[in-house]
Amino acid sequence: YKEQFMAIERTFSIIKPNAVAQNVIGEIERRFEQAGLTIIAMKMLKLTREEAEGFYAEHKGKPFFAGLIDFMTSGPMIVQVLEGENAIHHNRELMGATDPAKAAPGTIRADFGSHEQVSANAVHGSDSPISAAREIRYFFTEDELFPH
Ligand code: RTP
Ligand code: MG
Repeated sequence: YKEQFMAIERTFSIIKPNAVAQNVIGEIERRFEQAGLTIIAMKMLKLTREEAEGFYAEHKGKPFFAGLIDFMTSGPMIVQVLEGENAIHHNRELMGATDPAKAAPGTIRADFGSHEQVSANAVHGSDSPISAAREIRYFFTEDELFPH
């Protein structure tokens, strides 16, 4: 009867261009897998400005928006869907705080994020079930998801 209370969720994750350039895709994926999150979809791509602006539409008008779009279109990244118990919150715990300089030791952003540029904080993760659904749909069709 415990299973009926377990929230198996999906969350959307990005391994950002700085982490791909640093050659740490495998190390970041290892952390997700070791934590019990399963990669059920993934691809490598380089965003156009239009795609990046659409993805980050909620941040339009904020002072960091232009820099964020410049950075997110600067090179290839990994987009993926992680599935597991409490995946949304669990992923954000593994990621750490938005600013790598303030992220807890041992988190992905503390270990692989830039201390000069908050945008280059190595990973993105959905912040709510509604965001997760929107972000997954932004990059994946239903037939590109492979639940275990
Ligand atoms: P994310 O959406 O990427 O998972 O990160 P988050 O929820 O922790 O942060 P959010 O407030 O949603 O911001 C989205 C992304 O914008 C960049 N950012 N730069 N002050 C700054 O320079 C600043 N603040 C935010 C970061 O790349 C952040 O991940
Ligand atoms: Mg966010």
